[in-house]
Amino acid sequence: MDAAPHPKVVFNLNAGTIMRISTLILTSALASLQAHVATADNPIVQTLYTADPAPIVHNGRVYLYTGHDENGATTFVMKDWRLFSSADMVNWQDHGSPMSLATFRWATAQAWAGQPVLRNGQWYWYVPVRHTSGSMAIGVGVSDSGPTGPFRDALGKPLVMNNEIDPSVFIDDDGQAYLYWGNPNLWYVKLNADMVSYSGGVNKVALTAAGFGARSGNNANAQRPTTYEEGPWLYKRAGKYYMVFAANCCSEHLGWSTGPSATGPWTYGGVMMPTQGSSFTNHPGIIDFQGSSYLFYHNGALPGGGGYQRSVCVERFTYGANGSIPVINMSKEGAPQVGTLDPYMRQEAETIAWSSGVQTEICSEGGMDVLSINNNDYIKVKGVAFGSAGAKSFTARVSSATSGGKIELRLGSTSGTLLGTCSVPGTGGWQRWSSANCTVSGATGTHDLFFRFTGGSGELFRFNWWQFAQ
Ligand code: FUB
Repeated sequence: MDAAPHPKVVFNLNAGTIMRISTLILTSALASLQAHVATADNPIVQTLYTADPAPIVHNGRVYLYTGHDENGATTFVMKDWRLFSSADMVNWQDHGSPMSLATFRWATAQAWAGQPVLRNGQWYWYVPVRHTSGSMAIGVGVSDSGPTGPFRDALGKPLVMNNEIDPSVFIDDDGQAYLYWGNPNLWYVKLNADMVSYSGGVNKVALTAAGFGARSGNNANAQRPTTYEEGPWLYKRAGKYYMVFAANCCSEHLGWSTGPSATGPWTYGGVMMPTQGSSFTNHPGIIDFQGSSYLFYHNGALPGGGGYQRSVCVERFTYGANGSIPVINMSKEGAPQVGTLDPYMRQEAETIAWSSGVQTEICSEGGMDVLSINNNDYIKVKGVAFGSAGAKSFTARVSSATSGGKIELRLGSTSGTLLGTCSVPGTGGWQRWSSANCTVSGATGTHDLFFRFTGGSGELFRFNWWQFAQ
């Protein structure tokens, strides 16, 4: 993807109107595709467009940091970053936006692809943004209150600025941290222990065909002789260093190289994800979690999706015996669930495997809640373990500035076995919360649970959390 500045989009409508129109388009497209996608788990997020995944494992959860493509944008209009987390790879909790362009007073636009890392109890989040000078720069957000932030500008200025993008951070076993970035070149610095300064200057990686593969055929490009394009992702596994990256342009595929150290020399491995999925960019993020390996990437698979309305997805994969990365194809099914979800613990309504029609917002009771609930919208939560004794009652934390509606609790699909129906009353305000209770029957074993929302016209109610009791 060309890192040169993109022309500003000029809207004659105000932002609220555009958001409502885009939401309507997205909602109706989702509803019409409901029958086809009800069992899919890719893309991971359906409530907004996400891009540029950066996953990290912490305390038994996967924290997935993403970019955010604005509805209706016709170039990479990105104003904030988003965070989601999961303990099972299929039910993802929305944590909202822990960092945005406003975090960096010197940034004007382009909240593009970044990556966080944890060191000494502090979370450092390296991101590319456009500097007031017009150049792309790498900024550092820092949080000392955990992965969900809030993050503040660590430096009040860029860490490094050479008009290139897509930082990837990695801390080696000996404590040396590296920051790679670049499009069309590939650069790195050795970060100091403070993670916000570096020593040894800015190093340019020699992009050779042996290291990154040669562009050929339709992709041949004298200015970019190797397949390396952007989006580096550096990590170490079983003694081998991996450099995974977006390759060729455009459309991009994902490629991989390996080396004996964090600074190479790199040996090209091949294609890990072919060009697929109706977005002309792609972007890798790789983790190991609970004994399996996962590739996060993005495509345009959500209704209304494409090159500027992208969505993050995930696939599980297995390395070859020699550490090679296999060719991984995009799928609608995504990764299998790790374990099950406990319905007897309080669960956030914004923990979602799949949804139709709804959105999320900051909740006055803390965290996020689900809004924009209309007749026939639904939320699917996957692999809910009711156990053999089963559930007897259900509680939902809800609010409604109108007269509320109903939550149908169903197994397997929006028309599956009805466990019970919970009435949601008017509560006198969209952020005036109360608990609605109902009895349930037939809730035994492990099932996908569907919350099907019904009622009159317009927005019915909002939904903060839920819990079953035995
Ligand atoms: O999301 C904006 C840019 O598109 C990213 O920085 C690149 O990696 C590409 O995904």
